[in-house]
Amino acid sequence: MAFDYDKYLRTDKLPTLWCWGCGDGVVLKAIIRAIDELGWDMNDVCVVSGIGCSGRISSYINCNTVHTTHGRAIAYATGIKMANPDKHVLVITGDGDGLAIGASHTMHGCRRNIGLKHILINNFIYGLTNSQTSPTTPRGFWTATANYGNIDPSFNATNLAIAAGATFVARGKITTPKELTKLFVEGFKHDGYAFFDVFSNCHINLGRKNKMAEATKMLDWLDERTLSLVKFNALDESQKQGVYPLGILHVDDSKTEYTKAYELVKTALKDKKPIDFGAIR
Ligand SMILES: Cc1ncc(C[n+]2csc(CCOP(=O)(O)OP(=O)(O)O)c2C)c(N)n1
Repeated sequence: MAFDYDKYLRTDKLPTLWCWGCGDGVVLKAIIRAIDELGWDMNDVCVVSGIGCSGRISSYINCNTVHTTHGRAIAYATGIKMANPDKHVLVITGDGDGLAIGASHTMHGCRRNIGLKHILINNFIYGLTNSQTSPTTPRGFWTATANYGNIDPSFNATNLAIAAGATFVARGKITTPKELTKLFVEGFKHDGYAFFDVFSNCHINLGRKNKMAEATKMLDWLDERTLSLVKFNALDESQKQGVYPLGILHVDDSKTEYTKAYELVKTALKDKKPIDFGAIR
C-alpha cells in the first residue's frame, strides 16, 4: 500500500512554493517517514524553522509549527523545549540560516546539549534570496555576491557541531532518501542535541549558474563529493579535501541533556538547597 503522506501534511497548502526537483521536498518526506516509523503523535511534535526555502517545511507539515525569523530558529526552539521537555522539537534551517546569521545559536544549542533535532538543509547557497554566498559555498563557485568566484573556504558543519558539543552528529543527502530516513530515526531517538548536515540541491540558484546546466548534474555533483565514513577514513589526509563522509559521525550518550540538568535547578529552588552538580555530566 502506498505510504499515506497526506496524513502528515497540510494538504490545503499544496502545491509547495519550492522549485520543481528541490531537495527540500525529499527532506520533508524523510522527516515524515521517520516520525511515522517512530510512531510519534503529531500533537507531541513541534517543527520550528527559520526563513529560507528550507524554512517552508514548517508550513507544510501538519503538527505544531513555528516559522520564525531568519537565523533565530534555535533560540525559539530552545524556549519551546525548555517549557515542554517531553515534546519532540525539530528545527529546520538552511546553511545561511544555521551557519551564518544563526551560527552562534547553532553553537550554543550544541554546547548546551539541549534535546533539539536540528536538520540543516545544506544546499551551499542562499536559495530563497537568489544565490548569495553562504558559509558552505565551495571555493571558486559563482554567486551573486562573488561574481568572479567565491574565495572563502567552505565550512564543514559537522566538524563545527562536534567541536561545539553536539552529542549526535550525522550527514545525509537527498539522493539517498532511505538512508536519510534511517539517520533521522536514529537521531530523533537520541536524548541530546542531534545535528544533521543534509546535503541538498539548488539546481536553480546554484547548479545552473555553475556549469551544471541540467538539474540532475547537481545531484551527480552531490554524489561525487560524498562517500561512506568507512571509505572516507581509508583516504589519506590530502585526499579528504573537498569530500565529505556520510552517516552517523559522532555519538556521545554520556552527557546530560539540558532540560534534565535544568530540573536540578528547579529542585534546588524548591528545596532551597544547592544544585547537585555531581549529577550533571
Ligand atoms: C534578518 C534577516 N536578514 C536577511 C533576510 C533575507 N533572507 C531571507 S532568506 C535568506 C537566506 C536563505 O538562505 P539559507 O538560509 O541558506 O536557506 P535556503 O533558502 O537556501 O533554504 C536571507 C538572507 C531576512 N529575511 N532576515
